Amino acid sequence: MNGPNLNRLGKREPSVYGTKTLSDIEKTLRNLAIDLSVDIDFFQSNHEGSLIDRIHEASDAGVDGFLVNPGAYTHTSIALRDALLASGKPFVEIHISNIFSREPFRHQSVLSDVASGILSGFGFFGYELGFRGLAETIRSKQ
Ligand code: CA2
Repeated sequence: MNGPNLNRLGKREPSVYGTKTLSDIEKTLRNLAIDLSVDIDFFQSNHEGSLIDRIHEASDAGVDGFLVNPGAYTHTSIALRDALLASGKPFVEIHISNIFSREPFRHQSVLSDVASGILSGFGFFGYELGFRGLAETIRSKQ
């Protein structure tokens, strides 16, 4: 799941977020999903409620976990935290940039303490690392 503004990746601010687009990430993760023998589904929204609705739908459909770059909702959204917690499923929090080397308001995440793991600052590679980590977390619980 990708939150607000991440649909603009590769189109603006390449010095912070690189030149790859969200569809490039999607392609890479779809191939990785085949290697890991798992299913993957993608969702991006600029709207908090739509992200929450998608978490509810995915939970009801029996998803095993979430790989989430919550964008700026990382720093503000108790509602997103509540939805992820209520799903009862593990989630990995991804940030392309290192949020701790940026403005002070990005240093706090309202999700990190309930995440299974966090990757921040590895660019797009963070999604691959996070996906592998999430798959392993889920496997080890089965
Ligand atoms: O580093 C990350 O992945 C962030 O989650 C990205 C968020 C930011 O608010 C978080 O603090 C850290 C912002 C995503 C904005 O993405 C853009 C991409 C291209 C052009 C403009 C924004």
